[in-house]
Amino acid sequence: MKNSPVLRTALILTTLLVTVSCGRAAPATPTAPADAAAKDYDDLVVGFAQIGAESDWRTANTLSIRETADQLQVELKFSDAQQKQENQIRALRSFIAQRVDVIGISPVVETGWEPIFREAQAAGIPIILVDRRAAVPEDLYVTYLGSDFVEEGRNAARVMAGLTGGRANIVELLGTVDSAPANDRYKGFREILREYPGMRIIDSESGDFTRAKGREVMVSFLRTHGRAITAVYAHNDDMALGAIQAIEAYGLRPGVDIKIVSIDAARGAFEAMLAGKLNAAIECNPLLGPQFFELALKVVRGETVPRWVPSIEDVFLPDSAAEILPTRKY
Ligand code: GZL
Repeated sequence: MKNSPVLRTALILTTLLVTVSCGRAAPATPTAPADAAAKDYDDLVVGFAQIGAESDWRTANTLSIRETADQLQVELKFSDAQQKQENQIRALRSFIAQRVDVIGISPVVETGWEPIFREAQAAGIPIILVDRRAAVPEDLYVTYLGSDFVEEGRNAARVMAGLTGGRANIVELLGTVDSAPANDRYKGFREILREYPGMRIIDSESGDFTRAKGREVMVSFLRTHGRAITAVYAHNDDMALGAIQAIEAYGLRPGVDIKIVSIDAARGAFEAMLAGKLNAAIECNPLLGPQFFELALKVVRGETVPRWVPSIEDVFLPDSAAEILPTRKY
């Protein structure tokens, strides 16, 4: 039996199995320390690296996180990066040095995160992606809590096709360059547009998710294309509201001469729809605080969590704006 081919095969197979299992990516959730299972909210220490305050959506997102931490008596270390990746990286390094239990981050852009995420993994501190994804190996974060931005882009195109009868010259106000929502809303919109040869994107430029930049880019679009523009696709409400100001200054009627579809569905979008200046708002829910801290506690306790916890979202049109506006929390 010693040198039998059967034994040799068994040994080879065993070795292979051990190698494969060791070579497989380490579990995203580091093994929780013994006392972790007993953790509760009031002894949880969370670091959150927020992007900034670029939009009404972001302000509502921050409020949801801060208010929920207060309600749950979680110790929250919160940083605002003024939309700069280097500030978020600095914040993560500080959270690691302070030995927080778990890190939440909304990555301002998709790329450039692997080194700092590896530092967190080496320190045994799990990362939860909130709102935006990062382009990193799966084992470097535990879960993603946020929207399906591609579907938001598809919904914007579907609504735009309905508004324009499938014929439009569209200008697009992109979100922050290289951000997950901008990349995915760009993709989703074009996926549906392939079904409508009469709908053309005649220009596309980033307004960085802000009202001021959105207005500035829309002024430039109008200067270049003038009345040839029949529709605006804005990756968020703040840029749409800036575009509305530019269209009115140009002497055209937003929502009438130029149809406008925007994403977020913040209060300003409902007010613009009531004024007849915006034609549809695709919801992107910023109220992620409760789900985030629920996930954070589960992760710290070493419990299994889904790889993606999607937000629940809707599409809003002007005819329901009056009834829904009073119910909106942001
Ligand atoms: C989307 C979020 C985007 C919003 C913008 O989840 O990341 O960032 O659509 C915000 O309003 O600035």
